Amino acid sequence: MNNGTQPIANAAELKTAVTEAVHAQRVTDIHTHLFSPPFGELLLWGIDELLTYHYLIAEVFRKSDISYQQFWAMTKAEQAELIWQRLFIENSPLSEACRGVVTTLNELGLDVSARNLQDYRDYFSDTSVEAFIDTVFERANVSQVVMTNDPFDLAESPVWASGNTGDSRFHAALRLDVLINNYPETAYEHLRGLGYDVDATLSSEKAHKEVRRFLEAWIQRMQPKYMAVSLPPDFRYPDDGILGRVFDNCILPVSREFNVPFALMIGVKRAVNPQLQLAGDGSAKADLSSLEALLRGHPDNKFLVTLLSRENQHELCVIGRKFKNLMIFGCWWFMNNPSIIEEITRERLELLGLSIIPQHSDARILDQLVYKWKHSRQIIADVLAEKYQTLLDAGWCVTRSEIARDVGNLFGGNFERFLQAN
Ligand code: HDL
Ligand code: ZN
Repeated sequence: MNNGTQPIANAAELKTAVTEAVHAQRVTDIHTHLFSPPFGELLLWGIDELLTYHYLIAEVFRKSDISYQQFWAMTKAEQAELIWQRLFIENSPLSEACRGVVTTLNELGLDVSARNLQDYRDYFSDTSVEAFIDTVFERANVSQVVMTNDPFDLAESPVWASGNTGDSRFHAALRLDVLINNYPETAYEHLRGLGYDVDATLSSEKAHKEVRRFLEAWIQRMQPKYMAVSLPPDFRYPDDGILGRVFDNCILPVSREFNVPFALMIGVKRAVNPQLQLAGDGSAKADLSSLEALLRGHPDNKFLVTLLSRENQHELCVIGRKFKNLMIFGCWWFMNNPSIIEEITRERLELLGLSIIPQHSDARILDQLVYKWKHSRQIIADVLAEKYQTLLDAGWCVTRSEIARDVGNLFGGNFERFLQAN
């Protein structure tokens, strides 16, 4: 019996060793839309939330003749019943988002062969959210998650003001989409209303200083793992507009001073179909020369980056080879499908070795941690096993403990070290 320090003898033992290591590894999930219990209704969980996940809302319109207006007039329970009927009963739930619901219910020990929506509702009505958090974190083998926290969201502010964000497994990320993408429309008045002496075009040094004060206040309050923003495919840097000024004079100096990395999520086209609401966003290839300029111009800043277009992924790996201040992470949103996770993970390992964060869940509903991590672990384990096998084929020896070390780095260690690095 191999105690972990002897070289792995053959392909079968290797496959088992990698699969066991990946499934045994507790994960730090670095990007989610989950919330700890004190945020109340912002924490989504249960079968009706699972079924009305915006990915499934987009899919149900393709399989029913309901109008947008009719759908949005329905209650959440009615929406869930329509989605269940159309996408699970009248059609096999083959899409990744549908399959995820099946995996989740099955992993929670429910009888998916019965296809009885009321049974599933009864299960969730019989459990408390605190107990369910423990159940989900245990089934998904997740140790901690990073939330997405919007300092401009009036639903979140009272919880942050209370100083009690509850469960220590939930960490903050300071999300700055409103500040960066909606400064004139939203952030300007919001900041003025809070007593920050900012101007409408963020042009004065005084305004820059005030925005830094705003960021510093939220960093003190949230203790965020990173600051983050999602950006459109036409994101340009350098930029002589508001984005350039808030990057250069506000976010990047504060990011360095407080050692809080800046996460860029690039390639989202918001409201391609506004009638789908949250489900209406799209994706497009970005010009990554802007990312290169940002990384080159700020070597002392740390950036986490994930991209939404499949066409950008190989180029991102090449950029990762050029800039050590870039940590590539996850298979974001429309990338989070088995065929693409496999492709992206393979090219990342080939170009970047083990210096990546291969996945995050982007979970919006607590239960989703179960399927998003089960599905991703399997794919990542298969690709890893293939890569270790090429080493064995070349005469290299690898041990179970080395595999566990590497997997630990991929699923949390790299993130923690990147955060600590100065
Ligand atoms: O901007 C983001 O963080 C995206 O992940 C959006 O929230 C998107 O709606 C989503 O949930 N993707 O999985
Ligand atoms: Zn997200």
